[in-house]
Amino acid sequence: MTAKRIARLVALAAATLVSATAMAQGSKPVSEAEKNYQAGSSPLVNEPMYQSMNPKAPPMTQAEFDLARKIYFERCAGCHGVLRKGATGKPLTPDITLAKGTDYLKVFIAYGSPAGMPNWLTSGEMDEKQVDLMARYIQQDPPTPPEWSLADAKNTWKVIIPPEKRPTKKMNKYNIDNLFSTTLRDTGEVALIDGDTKEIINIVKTGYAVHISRMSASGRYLFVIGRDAKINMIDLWMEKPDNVAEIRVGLEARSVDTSKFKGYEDKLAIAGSYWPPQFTIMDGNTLEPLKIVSTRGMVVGTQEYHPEPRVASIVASHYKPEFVVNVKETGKTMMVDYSNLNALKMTEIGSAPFLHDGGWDSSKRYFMVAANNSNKVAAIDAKDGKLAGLTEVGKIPHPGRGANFIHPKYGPVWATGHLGDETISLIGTDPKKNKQYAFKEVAKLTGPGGGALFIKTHPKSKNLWSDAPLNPDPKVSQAVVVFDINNLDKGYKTLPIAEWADLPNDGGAKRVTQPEYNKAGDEVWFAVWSAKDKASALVVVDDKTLKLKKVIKDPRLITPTGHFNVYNTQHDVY
Ligand code: DHE
Repeated sequence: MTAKRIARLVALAAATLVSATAMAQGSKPVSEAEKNYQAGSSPLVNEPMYQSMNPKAPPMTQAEFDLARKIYFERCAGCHGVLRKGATGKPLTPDITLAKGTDYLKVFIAYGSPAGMPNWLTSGEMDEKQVDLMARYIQQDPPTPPEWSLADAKNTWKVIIPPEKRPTKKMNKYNIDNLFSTTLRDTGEVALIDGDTKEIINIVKTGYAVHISRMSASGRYLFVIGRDAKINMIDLWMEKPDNVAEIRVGLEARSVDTSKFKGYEDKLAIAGSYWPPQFTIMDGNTLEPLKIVSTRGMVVGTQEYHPEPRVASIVASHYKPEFVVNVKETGKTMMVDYSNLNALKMTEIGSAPFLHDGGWDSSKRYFMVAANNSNKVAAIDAKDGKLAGLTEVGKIPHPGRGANFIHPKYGPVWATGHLGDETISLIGTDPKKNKQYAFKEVAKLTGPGGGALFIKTHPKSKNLWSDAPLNPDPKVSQAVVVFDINNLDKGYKTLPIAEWADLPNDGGAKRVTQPEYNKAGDEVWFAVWSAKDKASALVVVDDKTLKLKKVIKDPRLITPTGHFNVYNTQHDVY
C-alpha cells in the first residue's frame, strides 16, 4: 500500500468507525485507563470451540486461525465480546467486517482510532503479519465456546471435606472477624492474613486469577471466584482455614455471593458467569449446583437480542429472600427470589447497559450499581423491587462497592470514582428526609486524575479514600488520596503508598489499589500491585493520623489486588 492510500484509509477508518463505535456504545471515546483495564486475557483462550466456515471470508489455514483466535481471546475479547457482538468495543461480526474488507480492517487494527481502539502495530504490540492475520480472522464467523450445563458443573464439583467431617466449633484462635482475604491474582491463590498480627495464616490454592472474595451470612465460610469460574469455599473454623469444597460454574466468571435473608443464612450460594452468560445457584454448605438460569435476552431500551449478556455484580438482599443479579450488556437487574428454586420468580428491572460493580447504600435498601459505559448509576430498590433512580455521573463510574457517608448538606450519600475522569460523584440516598437529593448526583469532588477503581470509607471514620491504579502517571497510580468528609471543599491529601512500601527498584508498576478497612475502622489496607516477577506488598495506614502503620512483605505475596476484611464484607460495611 502507498503512504497516500494508508493516509486515506486511516482517515476513512477513523471517520466511519468512530461514529459506528459511538453509536454502538452510546458513549464517548474509551480512555487509556479503561483500555488497560479490559485488556486482560480471557480464560477461554484454551477452550475448544465450535467453528463454522464462512465462504465469503478470506482464506486462513487452521494454524493461522488457531493463532488468531488465541490473540483475539488474549487481547480483544474483553472489549469486543466472545461472540464479537460488541461491548465496550464495537461489534465485529462478519456482516460488518466483510463489508469493510481486509485492507480497511488492517489499517484500523494497525493505527487504532480516537474512539479507543489501540494502535496495535505502531505501539509495537503486533507485527504486520499479526495485523494481517487479525484482519482476516475477524471476517470469519466467531467461534463459539461450549455451553456449561448442570452435568458439566457437577463433573467439576468436589466436596473436599463434607459438612459432617467439618469442625463443630471454631478450632483456631484467630480473630476471624478481622481476617483479610487477599487476592494473589497471577498465582491463582488467596492469602489469608490475620488483621491483628498482620501474619499470613495460609495461602490457599484457588482458581485462575481470583477476582473477588465474599462471606457467608454467618461469617464462617469464605467464597472466592476465579476468572476461570472456579469457586473455592474456605472454612474459617478449621485449625488452619482451607478449602472444603470447589466447583466450576462456567468457563469465565467474576461474581459470587451467598444468601443473607433471615432464615436463609448460609443456605445458598450464587455465582454469575461471563461465559456462558448465566448464573448458578448452589447449596451454601457444599456448593452442589442446583439451578442454572440463562441471562441471554433483550437489551433495555432498544430491545435488541444480545447473545452474550455477561453477569457482573451480584449481592444478596437483606429485605427479601432474593439475589440481586446485574447483567452487563442488557442493562438489567434480576431480583431472583430463591425461596422456591423449582418455581423460580424473577423481577426484571431495566436501567442502562453495561451494569458492572456496585454496593448498598447505608440503609442496605438501595443497591447502587454503575452502568459504566453509559456513565450512569442506577439505584435498585430491594424492598419494592423497582428502579428508584438513574443518575448521570462522570465518565465510566467504577465504585467497587462505593462509599457511604453523611454529607453536611445533602445527608446520606454514596460515592463513586471514575475510570475515565478525575471526578468523584456523590449521590443522595435518602428519599425520606432528603427527597430532593435522592438518587441524584448532588456534588462532584475533584481527584488527582482518571484511572480510579475503588473508593472507601467506614462508619467510624471521617475519611474518604480513593485510588487511581490505572492512571498513566506513576505519581498518581502509586499513591492514594484522602478527603476529610467534614471539609470536602479543602480538597485531598496525597499519600505516597508505594514509596512507603519501600520495595526494590525492580521496575514494577507498584499500582496502589483497593482501600479496605479493618473491622475496627481505624486502619486502611492497600495493595501495592506489581507484575508476577516483581516485588509487591500490602501497606497499612492509620486512619486517624494518616501515618504508615505497617508494610506487609512476603515473597508469597505475588500480584496482590483486592483484599477483603471478613467482618466488613459479611456485613456490607463500606
Ligand atoms: Fe474487577 C469487582 C469485572 C478488571 C479487581 N470486577 C468486579 C466485579 C466485576 C468485575 C463484575 C463485581 C463483582 C461483584 O461485586 O459481585 N474486572 C471485571 C472485568 O470484567 C474487568 C474489567 C476485566 C477483566 O478481564 O477482568 C475487571 N478487576 C479488574 C482488574 O484489572 C482488577 C483491578 C485486578 C484483577 O484482579 O484483575 C480488578 N474487581 C477487582 C476487585 C473487585 C472487582 C478487587 C472487588 C471490589 C470490591 O470492593 O468488592
